[in-house]
Amino acid sequence: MEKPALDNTKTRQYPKSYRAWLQYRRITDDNTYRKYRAWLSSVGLFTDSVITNSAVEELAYAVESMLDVTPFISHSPQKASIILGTHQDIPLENYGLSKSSFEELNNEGYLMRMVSGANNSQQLLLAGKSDKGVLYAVFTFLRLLQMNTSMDTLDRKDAPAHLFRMINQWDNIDGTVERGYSGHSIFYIDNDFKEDIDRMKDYARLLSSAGINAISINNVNVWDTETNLITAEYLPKVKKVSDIFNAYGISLFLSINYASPMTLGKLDTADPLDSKVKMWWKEKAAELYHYIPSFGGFVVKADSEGRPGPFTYDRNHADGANVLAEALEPYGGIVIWRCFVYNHKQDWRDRKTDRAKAAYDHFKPMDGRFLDNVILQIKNGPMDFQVREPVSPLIGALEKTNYMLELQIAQEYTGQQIDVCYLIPQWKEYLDFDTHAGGKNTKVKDITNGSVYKNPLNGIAAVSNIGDNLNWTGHTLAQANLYGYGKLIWDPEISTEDITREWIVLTFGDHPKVVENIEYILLHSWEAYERYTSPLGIGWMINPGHHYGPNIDGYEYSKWGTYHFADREGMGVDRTVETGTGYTSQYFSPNAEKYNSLETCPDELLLFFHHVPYTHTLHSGKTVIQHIYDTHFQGVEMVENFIEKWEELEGHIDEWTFENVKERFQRQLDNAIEWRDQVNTYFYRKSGIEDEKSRTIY
Ligand code: GCV
Repeated sequence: MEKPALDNTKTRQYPKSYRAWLQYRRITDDNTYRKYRAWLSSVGLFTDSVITNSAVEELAYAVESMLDVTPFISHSPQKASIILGTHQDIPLENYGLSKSSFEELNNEGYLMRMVSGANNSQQLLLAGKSDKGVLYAVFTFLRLLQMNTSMDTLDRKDAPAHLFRMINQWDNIDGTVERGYSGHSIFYIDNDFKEDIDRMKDYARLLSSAGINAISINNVNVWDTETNLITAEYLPKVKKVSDIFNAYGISLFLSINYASPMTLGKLDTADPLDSKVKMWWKEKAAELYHYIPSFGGFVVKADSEGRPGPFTYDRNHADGANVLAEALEPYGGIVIWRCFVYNHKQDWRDRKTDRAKAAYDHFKPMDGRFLDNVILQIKNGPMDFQVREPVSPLIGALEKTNYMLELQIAQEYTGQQIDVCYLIPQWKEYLDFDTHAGGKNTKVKDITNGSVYKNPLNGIAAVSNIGDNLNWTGHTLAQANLYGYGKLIWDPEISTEDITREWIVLTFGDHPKVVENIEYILLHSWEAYERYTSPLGIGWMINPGHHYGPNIDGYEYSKWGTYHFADREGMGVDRTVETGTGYTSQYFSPNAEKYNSLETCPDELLLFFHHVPYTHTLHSGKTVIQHIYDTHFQGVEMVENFIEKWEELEGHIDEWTFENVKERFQRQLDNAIEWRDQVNTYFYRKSGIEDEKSRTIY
């Protein structure tokens, strides 16, 4: 594998969507073009590193694409118009700055400022706290340039809120992607790494430009062949991929099979307290870091959905994680241990066992028992990335443990990148949720960034939504979820609207109609999806296995613990303390009381927490059954409206993308109609209650 150089002629052969938000379209306004062409023709570099080289390469590529000029890069920056470097390397006093200007910034922060250079010429200083900061400064500068922001008085400081801003690939080495809706893996084919490293490099650029700094490159379900990724057979290739991502400030992690000491080491046990097992992991860590000194660490799915783990040996999760952590510790490696642990062989007749309680029940008692280089990765909700779930009560409940939140960009339960479902508003709600863990105003985002419990390691991870489709995400509008994810976790204070507009302008340009219509579609899409699918927080009701399309009883009599309990009187899961599973008590007060009481439970989560009659009146004033009918009709109307808005953009969007989205919308409409009719018919037949508006129900 060779290191590819960025080449404008090559990516121009692809549909525009391939470049995603890094379009770098040619500047069309003559004056701006001339002004910037002159100004951006010289770049001066104070710092030389692999990462700053990527920054310079990106800058040159973008300037050439936007202004048809290749900037002159020099190591004598005095006269250059753009100056790049770390705060250690730049003679700050020459630019009216000092080291103290960087004190409040964390290691990945940067400062960008327009300063007066020789002969009153304008020089733009892009100064990073580290070389990663330089790279982020360059990406920000290029974004501002594309958004036509005035540079004259540019002066900003910025730094990410979270330490780890991670992407989890669920790619299998045979080239398939678990819950992948955008083609095959960009990493693997036929049990090996792919040769096309341009694609990986372009992915690294996209991720880095959105602020991502860590990636795990294989599925958390680690099957037989993938188990070998940590062996000499694959490690030289893993190293090459690691180098590609490292050059963009992204550290590389691998998901591991907990039973590796047995499958690879031929030991008779993987018991974490067994001395042979401990030694095996230590030797494995030494080997790994011999190949990849910058290796990030392990992501582990253990004792979950049939994967091996410490429970087999009567050990707990702290024992399980710590044996790995001890092995990685000398090299600065991290263990990211997932909390998605529940009984996936439940009896549907048993109404006391509650899957929603499982993560808390397993991990709360373990608080404080994990080593310092272990991070617990907790899914946003207690179930599994549904269109609506409460926030996991485990978030906030652990005081002496490092946290990482897990989101899913891949739209497994939210339309699979056939239906548009923009998830930033949903994630924003999660991050802003007040857990009350340390009293009022203990929001999720303050826990995930480590400020509440002062956890040294913290962050957010999300399951990727990309594959080898030419537009990366199948549905081009699904790119917004990947971009928005990066932006939101870099700075959870940015508004959803700002992220959305920024993505649209970067991707499609700033034509007012384009911005207005796409913004409208995106900002209403989660609501639309929720309306035509499962109501009031009940979740599921999807086809088993692949999880697309309606199947109301698909999981009702299954072992997975995901039930709606609909009968002729009513529906919902009673999770109250008095008569239900008691799940509500896992929350801090006053959330516990709020969810436990029928009077105060928010409508949108009603059926998650309570079993109620169809005639129960919501806070909205509607009965549950009428709400179901109304929202399902509205959901389909919303999709019809999206289609009209999209069609208005014909001619303003490149043809490939226009057709791609149009085709997806048609499929979304079919899906929405199917959901509407199946859900309405099912509940009409169960309840026998007529729709007040006498619309067609079958
Ligand atoms: C990677 C859900 C998904 C699985 C996934 C699992 C997990 O159950 O359907 O595909 O497995 O979550 O997060 O581990």
